[in-house]
Amino acid sequence: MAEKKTYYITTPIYYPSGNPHIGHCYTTVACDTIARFKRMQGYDVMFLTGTDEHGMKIEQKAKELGVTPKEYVDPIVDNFKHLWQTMDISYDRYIRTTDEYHVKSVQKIFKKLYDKGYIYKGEYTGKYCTPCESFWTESQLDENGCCPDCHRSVVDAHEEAYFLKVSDFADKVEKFLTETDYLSPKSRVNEMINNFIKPGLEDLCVSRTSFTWGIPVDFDPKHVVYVWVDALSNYITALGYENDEYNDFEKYWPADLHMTAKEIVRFHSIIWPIMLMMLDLPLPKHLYGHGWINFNGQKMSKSVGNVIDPFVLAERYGSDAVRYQILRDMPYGSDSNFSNEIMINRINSDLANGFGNLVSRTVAMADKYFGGTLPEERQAEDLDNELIDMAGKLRDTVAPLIGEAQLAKALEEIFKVVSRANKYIDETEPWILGKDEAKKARLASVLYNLLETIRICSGLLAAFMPKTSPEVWKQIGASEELTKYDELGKFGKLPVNVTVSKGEMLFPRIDVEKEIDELNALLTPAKAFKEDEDLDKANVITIDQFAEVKLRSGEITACEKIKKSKKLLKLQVDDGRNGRQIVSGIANWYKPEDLIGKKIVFVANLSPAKLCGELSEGMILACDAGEDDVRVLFLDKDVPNGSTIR
Ligand code: ME8
Repeated sequence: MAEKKTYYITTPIYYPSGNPHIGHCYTTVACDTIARFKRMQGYDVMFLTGTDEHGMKIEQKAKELGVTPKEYVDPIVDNFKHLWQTMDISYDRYIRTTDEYHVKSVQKIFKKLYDKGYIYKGEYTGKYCTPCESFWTESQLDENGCCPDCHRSVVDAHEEAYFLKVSDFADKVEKFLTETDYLSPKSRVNEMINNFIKPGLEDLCVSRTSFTWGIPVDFDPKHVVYVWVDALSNYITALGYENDEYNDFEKYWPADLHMTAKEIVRFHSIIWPIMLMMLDLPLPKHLYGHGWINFNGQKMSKSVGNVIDPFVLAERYGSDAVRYQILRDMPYGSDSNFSNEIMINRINSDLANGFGNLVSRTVAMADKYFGGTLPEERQAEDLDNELIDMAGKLRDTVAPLIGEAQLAKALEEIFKVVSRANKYIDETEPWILGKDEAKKARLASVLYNLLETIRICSGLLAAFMPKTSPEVWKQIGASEELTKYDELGKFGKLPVNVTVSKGEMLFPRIDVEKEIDELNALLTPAKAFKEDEDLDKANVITIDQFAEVKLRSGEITACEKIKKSKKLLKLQVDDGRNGRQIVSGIANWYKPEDLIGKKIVFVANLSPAKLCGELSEGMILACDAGEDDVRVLFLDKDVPNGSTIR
């Protein structure tokens, strides 16, 4: 017997540095849909996902919480797995970069690259922010040449490090991107070439000595392997490359499809192929870089409190409705906007009024007029042809779209047929046919055509909504055999005297207004800020420690922009004493004239610092008010200057 063709598909491995949100669901659900569809088509599928657990950020978070990095990530990884179960993700393998076999394989990969001369020891020169204990490259610094995190001055730093000779591969990788259809959408190819390859690829620093939570370089253990070399390798170590844990590298490699969002396309389209070229391994076939899910027009982020909890949505609407909405509303290659209204309206229009209504009306009419079993007599009319034709061709329209990850488009095509079928009900008026005994054969034809259309649509939708389709098959009386891929390409497969059985409503209509209020109440900041709360609990201070911070009131008497800087304002503050100068990074949100005369709170005993050459004696208090918004804390006008705040 001929061997089945294989199909290897991967999601990124996610950072377990916070709980998963609906953005993570997009890639995973999209890959799951493709994996399911390929299985239907008869492929032997390997669908891989996992978590990327090393790195300085995780080490820092764990330290703040007083736990080991592994103790920190374990419950978050469990939560990712729980979410994938909730969302019906049919992954075949889950990799954690802390898995022993992966660690050993990465060490071997690193050594191999070193032995081949592609990794060499050198000196990393960059910038170092002493208060943050962080290294930065020139290009990572903020527009003032300061630390991008705390915006204080940085110093030149030198660190012994290993480098990967990516510069030698610039031409080869450019050729790979331009001469193959590896990266899609095509617009991202130009982006990669113009922004990263043409300006010149610099050798990549691939080891660190400034933290320890990573895979040690086994021949020089004060170094840990750079997290991206560790992470990208997952796609091959999970198949057994350089380990005995698995044994399917020959079978599945090269990958058929890597999927990621756009921000990490650079690593997957430049660094990853170069690593593989260096290892003399075949290159993956496709990479699809999709857009982001934004929320209410802003990128989802914990600090804004707009992280959508997929568990809440799946519980309220069912995982299939959530899967459907995120896939349907993400245009190919660009961003989509998520809001509770968009989601509910989509579920109502397409699933409740569209597909759900089509199934329930058809089954109810077969039940009402024929006691559930269609008679054998038929009477066809020309009016039937368009629907029969559309439904009959649907599988072959949809299959290539799914193969190209054009999932919204594939759903659009399926729902064109659903709409056509609902219109067919209006045109044929079965409720009128049902009243006339002489028109029973015509009515049977109409209902049969509808049931067949539903069989084909639900068969194709099974990859998108794996819980709903089997329920539909029960209702329309379709045997498992008739829902197989081969049968979905043909119209007229249900038995002539098919028997339906009425069932639950598939998608109850949602009351938009009521639901929005309830949802908004559920997505309270308290829930979104859960992780901050944990950090707060782990970092309690005593009242005496708080008293060490001297907060005072003051009035801004003069204010101007600092010429060399886009972000900084120089404030003269009446502090009830001799006055002081404070430099503050709020120029993006306030004009100097908006601030003069305003009363503010400042930290009076902060050690003075020079910011862009200007002395700053203290810091004014402000709060985050959105992904990219900041508000200064203003006091009442009658508060005296220089008062203690406690
Ligand atoms: O980057 N919209 O992990 P990560 C759409 N560990 N997709 C989103 C999204 C959003 N708003 N937010 C996240 C990493 N994603 C690395 C990857 S791979 C070898 C290493 C999805 O946890 C999307 O797939 O930050 C994005 O690429 C990924 O999560 C980033 O996940």
